[in-house]
Parts: sequence; structure tokens; C-alpha cells
Amino acid sequence: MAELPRSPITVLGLGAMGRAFTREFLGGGHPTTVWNRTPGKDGELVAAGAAAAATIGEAVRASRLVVVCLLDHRSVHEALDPVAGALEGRAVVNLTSTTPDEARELAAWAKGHGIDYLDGGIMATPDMIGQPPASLLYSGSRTVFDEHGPALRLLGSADYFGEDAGLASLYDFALLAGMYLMFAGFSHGAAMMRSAGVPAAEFAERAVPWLTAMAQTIPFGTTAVDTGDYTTDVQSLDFNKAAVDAIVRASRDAGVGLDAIAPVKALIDRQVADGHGAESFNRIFEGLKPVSAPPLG
Ligand code: FVH
Repeated sequence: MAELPRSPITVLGLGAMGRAFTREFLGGGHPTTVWNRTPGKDGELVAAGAAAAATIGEAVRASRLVVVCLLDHRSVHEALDPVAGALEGRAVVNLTSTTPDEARELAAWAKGHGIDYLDGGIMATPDMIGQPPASLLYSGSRTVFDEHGPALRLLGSADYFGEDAGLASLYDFALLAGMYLMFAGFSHGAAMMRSAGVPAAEFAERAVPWLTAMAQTIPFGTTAVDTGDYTTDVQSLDFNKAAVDAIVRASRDAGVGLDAIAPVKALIDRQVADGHGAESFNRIFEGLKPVSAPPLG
């Protein structure tokens, strides 16, 4: 039986990500129209079969699905505001990094123009797009996610988090926060080892398996965080305070800056000063969560 023709897709923005998306859509058999603010970035894509639109209006009108991947929230408005009328009745999947509130604002803007809006966060670098580790997080219009899921899965795994257009972005930024703190932690350790002349590459051989093993223990602390019950009979905050104080002393002795580790010490010290030294390390969550957030369980 002959395969049904794939639906046309428009990609707005031919940065590293937009180009990677286009390659995958083309590879999946979708007629793909591309547009970029600055001309000249579509040569390789046109050679691979993409149609180059002369204007953003032409690009938008070419497909019912318009995938947007620009620099930031402001650039999305700068690009889409002038073509809001042409977008009416179409689906916009915005994979530009925006804050949750910016995503919600864009969803409200889209609704006001009769545009079906799905927001997304990309947990991948451009070279990962289309490969198994690439994960894309979506929230907003369920209709768009369901209708265009097969095309979106060409980019990587696709998970949907509900109608709140800001939730995918919240996940995205929360995961990135964890990533940045991990990389800062690695830099701190590498700086300590540099004091003894150990190259970062050699330290990484130890750091990667250690951090990977520690990441596996994260779920053990989630019940405490969700219920607010931090009772423990192992490795209390007092224990962790002694450990982190020793790391701080060792870092000072090695001439290493304390900018990465000092906030961790401050989080522990605050809970200990408030009388929670016998409770578990996860209690530092109480010093971070929004004041208004009650325990979940
Ligand atoms: N690259 C990455 O590793 C990360 C992974 C996680 C998610 N991010 C986000 O993806 C968005 C796009 O990233 P990118 O890597 O494609 O970024 P660039 O290569 O810098 O391309 C930016 C494109 O945006 C266009 N652009 C900028 N401002 C405007 C505007 N006012 N109107 C229209 N288009 C605009 C720019 O066009 P030009 O400069 O070539 O004319 C590029 O096409 C981003 O949110 C990341 O945070 C990527």
C-alpha cells in the first residue's frame, strides 16, 4: 500500500536548531518550507529539498504546522506579530527558549489571534536532534501535540505536560538549573585538583562515574521533599555541615574560590541555625522553595 504523503511543515529560524529540525523533517518525508530573518542560511537545506520562502508571510502560508525556533521571547514577537493574521487557524509549535510566563504570554497572544499554540523545551544540543538522547518537552494545545506528534517525534522523544503552556518551559529551566549547578560543581572540584597539578580530563574520569552514581540516589530523597518530613537516622544536616565545612577549608587551603560551594554551605548553615541539624540534607529544599508552597503529601 502506498504511504500517505507527509504533511507540510514550515520552520521559522535557521539557527543551529532550526537547521537541525529542518534536516529531520525533510528526512521524515515532510515537504518543508524554511525562512530566516537574515538570508543566506538556507543553501544546504534547499539542496536537501527544502523550499525557501522569500518572506515570513509566504513561509507561514505554506503549512498548517509552523515550527518556530528563534533566539528568545522578544524575537518571537518581532517575527510573528506582523504575520498574526496569516497564522490564524494554523498550529504554532514554539521551541524557542522562553521563561514559563513568557510562554504563557505567547499562548494568550496566540489564542487572541485564533492560533493553536504548543510550547516546547529542547533538552538537546543541535547535533543530538533526531538521535535517541534528544528529549523535547511540550505543553499547551493537546490538539496540536496529538495531531503533529509523529512529526515532532522526528526531532527526539516527545513528552506532553498539559494545557499550561508554561509547564514545559518550567521543566526545561528546572532541568537546566540542575545541569548548571552540576557543571559548576565539577569546575570547583577541577579547580581543587589543579592545585595538585591534576588535569581536568583526569579528574573527569573520577567525577563522571561518581556524579552518575550520586544522581541515582536522587529519588530516595523525594518523599522527604514532597511531604516535608525530613526525619533521618543517616547522614544528618549536622553530618553534612561538617563535611561541607571541611571542603570549604580544603578549598581555601588550595587557593580555590568559594563562589560555587559557598551557597551550598549557606543553605546547610541556615537549616542548622534554625534547629534542624538532626534532619536530612534534603531539608535545604525548605530554604529554596517558594514561601507560599505547602508540602504536597
Ligand atoms: N543551541 C543549543 O544548544 C540550545 C539547546 C537548547 C535550546 N536552545 C534554544 O533554541 C533556540 C534557538 O537556538 P539556536 O541554537 O538555533 O540559536 P542561534 O543559532 O543563535 O539562532 C538564533 C535564530 O534566531 C533568529 N533571530 C534572532 N532574533 C530574531 C528576530 N528579532 N527576528 C527573527 N529572527 C531572529 C536568528 O536569525 P538571524 O540572526 O540569522 O537573522 C537565528 O535564526 C534558542 O531559544 C536557544 O536558547 C538551543
